Amino acid sequence: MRWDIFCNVVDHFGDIGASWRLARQLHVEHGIDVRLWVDDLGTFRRLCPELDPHTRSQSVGGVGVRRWAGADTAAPDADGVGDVIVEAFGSRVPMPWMTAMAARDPKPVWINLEYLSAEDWVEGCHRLTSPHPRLPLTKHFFFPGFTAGTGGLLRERDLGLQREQALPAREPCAGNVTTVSLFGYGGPAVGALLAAWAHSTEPVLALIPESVLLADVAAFFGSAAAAVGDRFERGALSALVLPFQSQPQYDRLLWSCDCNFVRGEDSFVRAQWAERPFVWNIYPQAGGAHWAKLHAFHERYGAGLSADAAAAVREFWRQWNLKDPPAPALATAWRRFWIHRTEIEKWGREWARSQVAHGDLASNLVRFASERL
Ligand code: TRH
Repeated sequence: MRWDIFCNVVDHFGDIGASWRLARQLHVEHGIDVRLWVDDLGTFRRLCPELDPHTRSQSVGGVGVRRWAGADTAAPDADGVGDVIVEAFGSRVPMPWMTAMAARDPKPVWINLEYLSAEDWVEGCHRLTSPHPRLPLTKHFFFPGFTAGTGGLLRERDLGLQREQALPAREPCAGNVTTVSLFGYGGPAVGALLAAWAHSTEPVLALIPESVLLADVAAFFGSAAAAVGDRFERGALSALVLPFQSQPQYDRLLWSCDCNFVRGEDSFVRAQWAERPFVWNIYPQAGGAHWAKLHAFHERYGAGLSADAAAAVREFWRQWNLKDPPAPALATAWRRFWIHRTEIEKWGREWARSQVAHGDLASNLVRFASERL
């Protein structure tokens, strides 16, 4: 089988982060010949240092990576089209490709891989079809998600084993230093959070891979800029700026921290597999559409926590996602959240197990496509 996955990098890292993870898994675990078409190899390289951003066509770990020059991408002949075509996260296959897909016999399975959401409507839209208005092609909508009626989440087959091998058994917050990883979209909430940690009664070590929020970190410590290797101290807080990690390194960072601040889609899912308390900075959307998604996820995830812990999670996540939260309110919300850390971590293990039971997104996609080939 050959699959073509198209990834248009809109901004940030989530689109390519998840597309690359999927491509790798299809190849490594399902033996599929995958070509990943990406329009921004520079961004891709941040997650995958082995990639050469100046090469149009290369193989990385057995996956064919192609630079996708948008609408100008040369059309293959019908034989050049894969058995399965995936448009990842709003990407659109260029028109010359559509024509080649329509000319192919049999037609490829055409899949629109959607963004992740915990909202109720997702189950109703998962696997829906839409015929092309002109060409003899049918698009299938495939939704990742958190319930059995969705496509599930990306998770490598040996992830649990890798995590177990990488981590010696540990007590949460061993040695009384709370270690956190910090990734997010930045803004005034960052300074408020760092202030809360600086005033904490117990030491906090914040490990901060390069991201936009470094500007807020620098401002909090009264520095013009923050660069890789910088270490800042204030009160109970030590902050260390790390280079942007490769995806496997980032997983190890999440596994080793007591609490992970994550964002968007892919790091949000990785934090769930890390089975540690996490705090989600949701991708902000026009008109505040992201709040409904945040609440929908909390409804599902918080259902396994005691009422007190669920309320503490909800409130801290809300504060962290506000544009400009009042610093005292955010500090109080952090303390209340962290009081429940043992319960949240214990529940996180059960939550991850419940998600594994839905099957992983790559395997679910393979089954779905195979049934239609
Ligand atoms: O970068 P993001 O904000 O991506 C977002 C979301 O996917 C959102 O849904 C989408 O609409 C928007 O992009 C365009 O956050 P996300 O999804 O967590 O992606 C970050 C990726 O970067 C993820 O694969 C983890 C990875 N990563 C590393 O590999 N190393 C690092 O050091 C860090 C901090 C992240």
